[in-house]
Amino acid sequence: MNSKLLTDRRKKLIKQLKKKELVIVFAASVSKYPRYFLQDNNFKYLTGLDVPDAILVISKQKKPVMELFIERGIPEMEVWVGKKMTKAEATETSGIERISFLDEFERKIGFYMAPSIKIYANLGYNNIDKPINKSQNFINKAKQHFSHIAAADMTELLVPLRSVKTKWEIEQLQKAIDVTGKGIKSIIKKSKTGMMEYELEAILQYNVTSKGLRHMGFKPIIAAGGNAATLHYEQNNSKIGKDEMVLLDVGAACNGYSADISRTFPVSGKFTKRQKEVYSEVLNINKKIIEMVKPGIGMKELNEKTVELIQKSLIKLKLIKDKNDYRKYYMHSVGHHLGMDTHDLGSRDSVLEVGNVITIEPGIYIPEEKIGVRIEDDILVTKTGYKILSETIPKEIKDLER
Ligand SMILES: [Mn+2]
Repeated sequence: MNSKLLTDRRKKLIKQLKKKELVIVFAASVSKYPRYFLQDNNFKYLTGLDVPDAILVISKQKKPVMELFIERGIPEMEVWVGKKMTKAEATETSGIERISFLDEFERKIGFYMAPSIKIYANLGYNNIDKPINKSQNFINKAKQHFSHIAAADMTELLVPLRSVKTKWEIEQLQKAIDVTGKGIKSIIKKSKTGMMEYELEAILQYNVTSKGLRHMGFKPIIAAGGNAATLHYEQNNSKIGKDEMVLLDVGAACNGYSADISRTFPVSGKFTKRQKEVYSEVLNINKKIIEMVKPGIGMKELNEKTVELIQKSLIKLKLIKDKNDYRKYYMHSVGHHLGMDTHDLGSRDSVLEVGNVITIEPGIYIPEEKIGVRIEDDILVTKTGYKILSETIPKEIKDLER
C-alpha cells in the first residue's frame, strides 16, 4: 500500500475537523491469551501500521499538526521479542513525518489538549457490563485534568470516508472475495455425507492460506441441516447427515478487507424437492433485491422490499398464513456495509452512493424441517447501478447440483 493513499485519507479527515478539535486514535494491544494481534481498524485505516499500542494524534489549531507515538525499541528486550519498528520505518509506511516514542506521550499530549475544546477518539461500541477500553480510559483521565474538553466517538468522522471505497480498497475486497470463492467451490466439490462440518472448514482454510491470505475476516459459519437455522452458528462440529444442505457464511480478509459470502448447497449433489422449493424462493429474492441496488436507494427500501418478497414466499411455501408472522422464518436484515469490518461503518438506514460496498443476503430458516437457506453476495454500488463482486461464485441450482 502506497503512503499517498494514507495521506489522502488523513487529509479528508482533517477537512471535517473544526478549529480547536483534536483526534486521538489508539492502536490495539496484543491480547495475551491466546497471544494474538488484530489492529484497530480506524488506526489501521489512518496509518497503515500493524504495530500494537501506538497512538496517532491529529490536532487542528491554526494549522493541522499530526504526531505518531510508537514503542521504543530496547535492545535487551528485542533479543526476546524481535525488533520494534523504527521511526524511519513508521514514516515510510504511514507518510507521517513527526514520530515520537510512547514514553513521551503523557508529557506531550497536554500541549495538544490545553488549547482544544473537543477530542474525538475511537470509543467504539461498548456495553456498561464490559471493561472500559483504552480510549475511554484516556478520555476519563483527560476530563479530570481538562474539564473544559468535550469528547466524542470518532466514528462519525470516519463513516463518510470508510464507507466510500477507493480503487485500491475495491481491489483488496475483490481479491478476498475471489479467494473465498475458490474455497467455496472446493468445498462444494469435496464435501460428502458423513463428513464433519469442521472438515469443510479445513478445506476453506487451506484454500485461503495457500492463496496467500493469512486471515479470515470472521469466524466461518459452516452449518449442516438444522444448524443452518441458527444464524451465527460457529461450532462447526456436527456430522453432515444424508440429504442435508450445508450453509456456508464465510469470508477471507485481504490487507484487512473482508469478504462476506453465503452459499447453501445439497451435500448429496441433488436438492430434495422441498429444498429446491425453498432455495428457489431465496435465490429469486437475492436477484430481485440486487437489481434494485443503485446510487440514491436506501438500505431501508431494500429491507422493506425483501420483507415483502419473503412474506409472499413463506405463504407460497405454506409456512405462514398471516404475512405478519414472517419473523418466525426470517429474522435479520437484508444486508450491511462491507469493508475492513465485516459489518462495516455505514448505517442500516444509509442511502447508497457510488463506491459503497454492501452485502445482499436474504434467507429463509425452517428449523422444524432442518432447512436453512441464505444466499449472500457482495455488491459494489456504481454510477449506473451495481456490480456483483461475487458473481463467479455459483448459486444457480444447476451449478450446485452435480
Ligand atoms: Mn453478511
